[in-house]
Amino acid sequence: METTTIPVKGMTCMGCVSSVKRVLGNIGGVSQAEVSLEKAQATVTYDSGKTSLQAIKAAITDAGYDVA
Ligand SMILES: [Cu+2]
Repeated sequence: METTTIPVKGMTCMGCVSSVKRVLGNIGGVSQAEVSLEKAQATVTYDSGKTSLQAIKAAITDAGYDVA
């Protein structure tokens, strides 16, 4: 398992936080996802054998947010 923190731009309310959390939770291999509106970041714990940082970032982008 790996844990990484990804800066997420474009979240403006708790609805955005919920959306990002849901998207992250739907990725196979992601075991835990914490999203902070205040810090504008997502902390994701994932199995690097099942998914990748690139795939996680792509999912966030697809949801309509920007990753740094
Ligand atoms: Cu929002």
